[in-house]
Amino acid sequence: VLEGHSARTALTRSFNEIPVPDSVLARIKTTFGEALSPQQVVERILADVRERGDDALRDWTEKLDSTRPEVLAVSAQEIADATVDADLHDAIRLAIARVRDFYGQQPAHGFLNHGPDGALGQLIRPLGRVGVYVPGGLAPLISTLIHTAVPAQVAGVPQIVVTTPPGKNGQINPAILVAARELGITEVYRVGGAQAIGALAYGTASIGAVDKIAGPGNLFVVIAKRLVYGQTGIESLPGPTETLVLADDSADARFVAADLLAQAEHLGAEPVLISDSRELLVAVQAELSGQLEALPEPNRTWARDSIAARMKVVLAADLDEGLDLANLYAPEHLCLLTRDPWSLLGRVQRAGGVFIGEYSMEALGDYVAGPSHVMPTGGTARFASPVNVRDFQNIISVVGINEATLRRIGPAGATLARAEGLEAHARAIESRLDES
Ligand code: HSO
Ligand code: ZN
Repeated sequence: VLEGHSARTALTRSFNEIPVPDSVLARIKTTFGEALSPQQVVERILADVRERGDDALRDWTEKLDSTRPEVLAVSAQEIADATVDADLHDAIRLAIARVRDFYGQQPAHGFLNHGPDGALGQLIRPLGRVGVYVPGGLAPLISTLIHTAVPAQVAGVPQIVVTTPPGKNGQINPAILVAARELGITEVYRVGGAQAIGALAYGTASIGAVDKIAGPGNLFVVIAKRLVYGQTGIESLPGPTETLVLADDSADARFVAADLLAQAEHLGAEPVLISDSRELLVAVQAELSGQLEALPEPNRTWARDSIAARMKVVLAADLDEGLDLANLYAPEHLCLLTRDPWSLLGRVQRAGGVFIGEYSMEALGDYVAGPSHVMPTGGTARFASPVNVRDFQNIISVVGINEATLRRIGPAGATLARAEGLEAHARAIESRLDES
């Protein structure tokens, strides 16, 4: 249990490097026969995709995902034929409807004001083509597809394409295809990892380049997104997920433990608990071990690993200090399980999302609450926001100055131009002032 200064130190992030688990380095060694860094691996893959296009995508998928996708695009027939059981289908529809309704409320309009100066404004235009990366691996993240594609659709993006790694049988999880169909998405490609990011950035014969890539991914995907940034837009670089629960003595230890465990079952996740009540911390520890034992495998191992490697427990002097620490840490998720959580909201400064009270657990936010679960991780909530409609729009500034205004403000423009030594600028302005 951390307190005072040691709590501050433990919750202060360092942004040096993305942590690379030993298991990843070991896998690189067996796959490549040499000790490459993840960045070197990604550089190789990206260069190859750029050079050889689809063939590189097939080769890397065969090497890394153990299946060779001769045809990269999932056919319209496959998308049409995908089925899931009725409960899951209804849940997918509900999630889509609720996320769509939420983003429909985001104010995202431009302005064009005709006033005494003429017209000045901002036009808002949707991006033309967006790539959504849907992680495969241990869990088929149906919800991530929904939580990334819907804000883009609400923004008005006409073309949304999905890439996701195929399973060993070469197939995409049918639930992902059902979600794509429900969303009206027709372009789905069976390719994941850095090779998918390369395809989306550079374009290949099968996969047209996109204007922006959105959605989370593993370490290799994040490195690839960093490297292609500029070639294409990158919505964010989400890393391992984290949840900070701030609880007082009124909190139910069972719920606190359940929320921390839900977080911990994500690989590499960081569960953080801050409380001003020592009794609560003790009760949560007991609950945690009980609930952990009751989890089925492999989830128990995933959760135990995250807890062992990353869990932090802090005893704060009071809720004020707890909130200070939470703002310092800038968690992806901040869960308030206190007597009067609404009274704390005004002091929340840095978080991806804040989850208020015992009916708003973060796990609900992952699926059906409304806001996207793609939120800034690793302390990037200091400057970044959850994925939202604005990520998928451009602003175009509109300048439509009239003559009278030019006469009033033009001389100042020319003066500034000469101060910058840019004579042609000054003359361009004055050329219109000279007339008449
Ligand atoms: N909590 C994860 C997202 C997720 N959870 C997807 C379940 N499915 C990162 O915010
Ligand atoms: Zn989750």
